[in-house]
Amino acid sequence: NVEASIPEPLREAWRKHSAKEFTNKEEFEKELVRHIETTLARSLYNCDELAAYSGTALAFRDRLIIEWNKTQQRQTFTDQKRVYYLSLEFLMGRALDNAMLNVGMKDAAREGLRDLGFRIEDVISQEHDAALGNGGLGRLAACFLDSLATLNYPAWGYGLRYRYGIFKQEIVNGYQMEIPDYWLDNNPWEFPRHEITVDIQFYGSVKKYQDENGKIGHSWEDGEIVQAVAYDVPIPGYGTKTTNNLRLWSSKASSGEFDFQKFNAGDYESAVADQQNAETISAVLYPNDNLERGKELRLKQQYFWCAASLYDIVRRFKKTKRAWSEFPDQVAIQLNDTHPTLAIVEMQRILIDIEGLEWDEAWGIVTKTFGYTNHTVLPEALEKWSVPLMQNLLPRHLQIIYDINLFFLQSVEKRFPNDRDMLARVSIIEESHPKMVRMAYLAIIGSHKVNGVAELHSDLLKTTLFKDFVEIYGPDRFTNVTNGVTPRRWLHQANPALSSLIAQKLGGHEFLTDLTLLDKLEAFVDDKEFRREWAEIKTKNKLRLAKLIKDTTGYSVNPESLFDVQVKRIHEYKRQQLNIFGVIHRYLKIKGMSNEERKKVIPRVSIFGGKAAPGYWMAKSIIHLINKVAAVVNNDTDVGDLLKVIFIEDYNVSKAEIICPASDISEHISTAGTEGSGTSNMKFVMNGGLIIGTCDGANIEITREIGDQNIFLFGNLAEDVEDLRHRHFYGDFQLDPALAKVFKAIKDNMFGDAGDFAALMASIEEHGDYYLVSDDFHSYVTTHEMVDEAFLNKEEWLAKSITSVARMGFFSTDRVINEYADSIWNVEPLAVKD
Ligand code: F58
Repeated sequence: NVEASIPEPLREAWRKHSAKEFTNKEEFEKELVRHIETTLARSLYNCDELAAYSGTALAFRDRLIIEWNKTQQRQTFTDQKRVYYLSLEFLMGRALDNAMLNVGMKDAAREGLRDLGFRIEDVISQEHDAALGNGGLGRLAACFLDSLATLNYPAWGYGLRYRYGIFKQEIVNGYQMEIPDYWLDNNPWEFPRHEITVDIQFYGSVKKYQDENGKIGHSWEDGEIVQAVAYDVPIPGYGTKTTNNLRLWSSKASSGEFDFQKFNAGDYESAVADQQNAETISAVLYPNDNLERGKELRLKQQYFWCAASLYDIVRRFKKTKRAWSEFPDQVAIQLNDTHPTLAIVEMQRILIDIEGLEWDEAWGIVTKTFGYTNHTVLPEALEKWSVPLMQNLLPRHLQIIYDINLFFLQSVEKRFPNDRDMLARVSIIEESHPKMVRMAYLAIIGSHKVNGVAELHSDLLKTTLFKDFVEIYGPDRFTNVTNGVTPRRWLHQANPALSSLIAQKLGGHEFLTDLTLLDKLEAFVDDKEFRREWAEIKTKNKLRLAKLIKDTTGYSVNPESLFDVQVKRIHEYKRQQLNIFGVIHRYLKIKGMSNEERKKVIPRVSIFGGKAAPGYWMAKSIIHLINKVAAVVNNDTDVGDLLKVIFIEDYNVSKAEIICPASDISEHISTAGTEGSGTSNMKFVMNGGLIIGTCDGANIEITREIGDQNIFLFGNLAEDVEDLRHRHFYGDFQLDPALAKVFKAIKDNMFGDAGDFAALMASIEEHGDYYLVSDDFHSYVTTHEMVDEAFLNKEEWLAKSITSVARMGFFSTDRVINEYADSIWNVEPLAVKD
C-alpha cells in the first residue's frame, strides 16, 4: 500500500531497528524464552510440552515472517508473471518440523530445547495436523507449494480456511466413527488479515441496461452479501529465502447495511442467524474422496473462494496499470480439478460486465490465463451442477455459461457440420432432468492446457472421457504431467536417518533439491557396510512404527516380520477388499499347515490405514471387516507372529511420515485404469520400500524408472478391463476358487456376523464384480508368494531397495513444477540475492 509507506527521511530509524533473524542456538534460546515468558505469559514454573511447542513455533514463525515480507516485496518490485494455484484442499500436515528443516536450523533448535529441558520430538508432536484435504489431491497441492517456494517461483496458493478439516477417525467395535476436527485454536501459522476483505454476492437477479453509448450491459443486483476475510500462511522454501504465501478465505457476515436494517427493525435474532449462516460457508471440508454430491453449500464454497481469489488477483494486476491484454503475461491460474472452474466464468464476468471489454477480447484473455488439471476418470467423481441450482445462486454466471456454450457449439458446428450427436455430447449443458452443467467441459473450454497426472491417466483422458475435445481442439491442448512428492517432507523430514546416510555417501544434501543425484547411490549397491547401515535404518523405522502400533492399538508386532502396508483413502477402486481377502486366504493357509510347514512361513504384519467417506457404506464395511479379521487373527495363539493384522486409526499426514519409512512392501493395487496417479507409491519407494501393484497410475512410470525386476506387478491390464466387465455383465463370471474359500470362511461367521459383509461379497459374486477383485485374485496371491520368496533373500532384497531409491529422482515435485512452469504457465523463477 503506497499511501501507508514511511517517507524516506524517516526510514533510517526503521532500518536500524528492523527485525533480525536468530542464527544460532543461543539466539534461538533467547527467542524461545522471550516468547514463552511474554507472548504466552508462562514461565519456567509452568512450561509444559505444549507451551514449549508454541514458543518454538513462534520463534521460527518470526524468522519466516521476515523472509516472507521480503519475498512479497521482491515479487511486487520485479513485477514478473506469477502463478496462482487454486485448490479447495491443502493437506499440509504439521508445519514446525518443516519450517526448522527448510530454514536449516533444526539442530540449533534440538540443542536449544534440550538445554531448556525438552526433547525436540516430543515438542514437534504437540502440533495438530493442518488437515484441509481428503487425500492425494490435497496433499499434491501441499507438495506443490513446497516446490514452488524451493524453486523460487513467484506463486500464491488460494484455498478455503475450513474451521473443521477432515474428520478424525475413531474405531469403535470395529466401526469407523467420525469426530469433528476443530483445529484452529492457537494455530501460530496463520495471520488474519482483517483489512483484506472481499464482499461476495449470491442469489439476486440480472438486469439488462443500455449505457450512454447504447451498449448493452448486465448488472447483477440484490441477493445476499457474504464477506471473505483473508488468512495468510507463510510457505518457506528449502534452502532459499523465498517464502511464498498461501491465502485462505474465511466467511463472515457482511458488516454492510444489510444487517443493520434488520437490527434497527428490532430483528436482532435474525441478524445473528444471518451471521451464523454466512459463517457456515467456510465451516467444513466436504469429506468425500472421488465422489460428488451436488450440495448447494458446496457450490457456495466454490464460488465464494473463486470470487474472493479472483478479486485479489485482479486487484494486484490493476495496481500495475497495465493493459488488460497483458493479463495473461502477468498471471497464470492453475485449477486443481474442476472445483475452481467458476473462476473461469467469474473472470469473464469481471472483464465484460465490470471492466467493459468486448466478449471476444475478454474470452481470449481468460483462456490464455487458465490451465486445468484432471485427477480422475471415475464417472462418479466428475462434477456436474444442476442448472436450476445455479440459476438461483449465480444467475449471471449461468447466463455467461450459456453464452460460452453457444459460441463454443457454433464453432464446433462449423468444423463438424451436421454432427448433432457430437454437439449433444460436448455441450456444457447436459440435457437431463434437471439439466446439468458439466464442469469438466467448461474447464477444458476455458483453459489453454488440460493435463492428467500420470501417463496412462492422461492417455485415458484423451481416448475416452475427453475424446471429442481432442478432435475439436487437436491433441496439443492435452498433456501429461506425472505427479511427484516433495523429497523434503517425504525423505528428509520423514526419514532423517536415511537422508543423512545418503548425504554421507553423496557428499552432502544437494540431492534434496536435485533428486536425480540419487542415481549416484547405485555405485554403493554392493557395498556390504552400506547395505548393513541401510538395513539397520529400516529396522529402526520399523521399531518406531511398532511403537505407534502398540500405543494406538495395543497389539505388539515383531519388527523382524515383513511389514506389508496399505494406507490411503478406503475406496472400492483402491481395493482394500482385495488385500483383506488375501490376508484371510493367508490365514486359512497357515491354519491348515503342519508345524514343519509353518517353520517356512515368512512372518507378516498386514497394516491398513485410511478413512472412508462418512456416507460410503461399502467402504465402511471394508474397514469393519479388516478390524474383525484383526481381532480373530491377532488373538489366535496358534498363529502367533506368523500373521498380524493392524488397522491404524486416523491415518493422516503426520502418521504417514512414520509409516512410509517403515514398510517393506506397500500395496498400490487399484483396478487397472482407475487410479489417476497415486503418490504414496512414490513416498514408499523413496524410503526404500518395495511395492506390489497393478499396471495403473504412476506405478507404470515407477516401473519404467526403477526396472521391472524391482517391483511386483500383477493383475489385468487397463485395456482388458472393459471387456471383462462386459463379460461379467452377460453372466460370464466364475468366482476364483481360492476366493470362494475365503468367502466361505466369512459366511461361516469366522469373523463375526457374516451378514455384516454380505453386501461386500455380493458386489463380487452377484453384481458383476465391477472392480475385478475375483479376476485379479489368483495373480495377487501368487505375487504375494513371490514377495515372501524375495524377502527370504535379505541381500537381494536390500539390493532392490537401494537400486529403487537411486532411481527415484524423477518423482520429485521439483521436476513436476518445472514442467508446469515450462509447458503450461510460462513463468520463470525469481532469483534471490542475499
Ligand atoms: C487423487 N484424487 C487421485 N481427489 O485419486 C490420485 O490418483 C492422484 O494421485 C491424486 O489425486 C493427485 O493427483 C483425489 O484425491 C479427491 O480427493 C477429490 C476431493 C473432492 C471431491 C472429489 C474427489
